[in-house]
Amino acid sequence: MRDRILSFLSERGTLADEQAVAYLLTQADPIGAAERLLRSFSDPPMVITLVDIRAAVAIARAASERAPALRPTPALLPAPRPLGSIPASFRETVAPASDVAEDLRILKDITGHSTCEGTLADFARYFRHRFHTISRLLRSRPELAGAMEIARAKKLTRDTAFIGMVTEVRTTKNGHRILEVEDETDSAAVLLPADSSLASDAIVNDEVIGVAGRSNDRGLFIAKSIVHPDLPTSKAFPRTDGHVRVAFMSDIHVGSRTFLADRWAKFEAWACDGDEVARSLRYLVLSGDVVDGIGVYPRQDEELVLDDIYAQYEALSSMLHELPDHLKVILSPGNHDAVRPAEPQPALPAAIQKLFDSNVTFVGNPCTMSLHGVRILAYHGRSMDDFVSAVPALSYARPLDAMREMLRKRHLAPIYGGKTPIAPESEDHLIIDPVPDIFVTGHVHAAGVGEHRGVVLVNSSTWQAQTSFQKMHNIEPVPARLPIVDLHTGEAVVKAF
Ligand code: D5M
Ligand code: FE
Ligand code: ZN
Repeated sequence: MRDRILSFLSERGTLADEQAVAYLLTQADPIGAAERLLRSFSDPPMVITLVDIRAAVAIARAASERAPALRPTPALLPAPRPLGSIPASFRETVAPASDVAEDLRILKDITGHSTCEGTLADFARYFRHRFHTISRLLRSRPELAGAMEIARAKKLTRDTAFIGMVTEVRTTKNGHRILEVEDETDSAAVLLPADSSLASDAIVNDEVIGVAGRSNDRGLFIAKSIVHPDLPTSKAFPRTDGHVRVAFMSDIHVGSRTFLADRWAKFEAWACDGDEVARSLRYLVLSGDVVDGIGVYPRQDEELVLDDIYAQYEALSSMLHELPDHLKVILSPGNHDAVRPAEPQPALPAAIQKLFDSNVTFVGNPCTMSLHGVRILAYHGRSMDDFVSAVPALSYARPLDAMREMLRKRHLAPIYGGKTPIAPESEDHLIIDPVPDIFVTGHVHAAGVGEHRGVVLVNSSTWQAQTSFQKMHNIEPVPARLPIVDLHTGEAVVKAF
């Protein structure tokens, strides 16, 4: 394709530098894009550079914002694919999304509300907020109605219960597990006997739990049960009026050599020209790592085709621009995006937002939003790295299990001091409250849909092939899958491209 682009341009009396060619290669139809680009110049330069492309894209965008009906469609669309794994029930004719008025509300987002400076006092306040908020959730559980302070529970030798934050988890040579748990009054060593099911519970550092049991005469608290806040009961999915549908994506990694442009082209063709399911999509939620970024990991430059952060977002903007106008995009950042990595991450900065069409709304990570009254919690999922290292039963290949643990703990990233950087905001934005109807993560480059106590779970795939880093760590990505959820029923499917 690189050669075809170069000969296409040279036949028309111009050339393009490395970066400009790389940009064109990220487009679904590179030759069509080159043709449109040439048309945009009154006098084409000798060698087209990224600067030229940027100018051309900005002009084209300004024009299409003024006259949206004249939006050019790609010249060479690949043929639409037959529906893969989408069941017949999902293919019933529904009202086209273009007839549905937008109903998006942002319910919870750090953007514009960050106050922390990262001082010691900030951290103390942050953890106090976490402790008190999750304690309150735990106190509504009947097992913990009489929970007392640790200092008091430790002194009694009858059955008692307390609530505390886990500060250490270790396993003895006999397979018992010992937790250090503390509250504002004291800390206790809690034994989870090897022969009980408690020993295999996925307990991690810095989560807040309830413990019921009895202190022995050597000051060790023998647990009979561990209580996680979890979701109290199975809840019903709120039904919207129409079959409005939402598609989920993350980890597009535009700018990487391993970005799967051909698979994206198939998605784009389907979205623009596809069947009743494509036409029923009203929203596209993008949960982070939308570009590959710059300097995210050592020697990343060797794996980039676009080594300019703005060029990466411009390429993404053009890709999104080709999608149907009525597809509302909600974009939150991940650990590869150009914003502070500490969570909660605010929305991308204005200098990047202005590269995009007005149908893209920028939010933070995590973000709780409502679409037609259905509550969606979108979180990139960096903490899954820490969950997978801390809990032997969890793996990169099964992200929905890690998501269930987050819901049980009512916290997106309980483990502090691992790979997930956490900003000590005055409130803990990573607490899961309120309970969402749909919970989506990305990051692990897997794909899947599932359920936990009435919450629809979505892990939103990737558009990047295996990187050398992932090969080293034995991470097999599952790329180019598009989870779609029907807001009327909560039914979730995954379409492959
Ligand atoms: O993460 C892509 C995948 O690579 C995801 O499964 C996590 C994994 N990953 C990322 N960084 C690390 C480190 N440092 N160790 C182990 N595994 C990791 P992405 O965010 O796209 O780079
Ligand atoms: Fe990623
Ligand atoms: Zn990531």
